[in-house]
Amino acid sequence: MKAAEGVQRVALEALVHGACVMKRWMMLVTAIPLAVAGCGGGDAGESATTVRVERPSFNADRAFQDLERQVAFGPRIPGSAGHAEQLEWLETELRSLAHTVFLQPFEHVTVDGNELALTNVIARFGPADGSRLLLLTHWDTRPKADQSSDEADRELPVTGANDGASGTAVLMELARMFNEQPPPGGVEFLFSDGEDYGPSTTDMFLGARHYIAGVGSENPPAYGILLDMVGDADPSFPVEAYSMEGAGQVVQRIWGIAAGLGYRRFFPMDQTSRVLDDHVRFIEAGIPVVNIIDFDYGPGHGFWHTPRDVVENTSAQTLFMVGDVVAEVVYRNR
Ligand code: 1BN
Ligand code: ZN
Repeated sequence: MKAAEGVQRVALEALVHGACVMKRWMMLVTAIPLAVAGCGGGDAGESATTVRVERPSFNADRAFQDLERQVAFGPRIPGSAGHAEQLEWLETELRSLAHTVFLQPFEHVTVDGNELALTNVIARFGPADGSRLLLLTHWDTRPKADQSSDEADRELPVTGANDGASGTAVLMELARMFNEQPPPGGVEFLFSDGEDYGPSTTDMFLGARHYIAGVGSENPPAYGILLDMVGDADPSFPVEAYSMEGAGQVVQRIWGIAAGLGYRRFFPMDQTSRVLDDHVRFIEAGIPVVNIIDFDYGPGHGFWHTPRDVVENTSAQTLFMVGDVVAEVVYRNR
């Protein structure tokens, strides 16, 4: 269960609109408590360092605009106009930011015999050689609101403000940061398509499977972080159980960094969810990937795969918190 909604929101606002909007200093190995550096640090009792590397701050307003922009395309269902517009936007935007961008078009025939034209979008930052970290999210949206309590709504498409647009918005803003200041190691972005087609799981996680069969098996990333449903206005990111079982060290690192940044109450280590998602395909292929997911969206999880997955139920502050954590992981990745 989440903490009382109002309390959570006030606490997150205080964190994000306080010292945290300033540029963060990344710290390596000394004994200055993180609290000295501001931004809610010190929660985990972490130590900071002599060598300080400045990194850009995550611009939550710009990320939220990207979330709204995607919603304005309409549902991003494979084959729809919104899907085509979003693909064009992703490619154009990333080509202005990353040194390498390529598309992975592929087809899938669903269990009902529908032929889907799908496209993964891949962008690379930082050194081209050596190991690389994979950041991934899905950019498609659920064709039908099949979790709606009202049967009449179950044929409606899902807007996907949280489930689709939020992860994409966070990754796009991280791409801008990496363009401004390249990360210390190689970073690959995967915007996967066909994650949420369904309803059968045979027709889900399609982009992840395609990536793993191609790029991922030729030259696998060292580890990865999946962002899914990272925009809930009432956020909570308990440890996801498949991630803990398949990528425990990466979980410890991410949740430790989140605590160090002052977000411990939003990243509880002592609570778990278990969500089948793109990351499980990677774990099965031997690539440790962690899912940062808030699978408790709305009262009784009542906004997930319903017409209530809309902009009004998301928050720029949640995008900030998740972007801040992932940026810290990446810029500390020496
Ligand atoms: C997450 C968000 N998922 C879909 N939208 C994955 C999922 C699949 C979660 C089946 C639960 C059941
Ligand atoms: Zn979904």
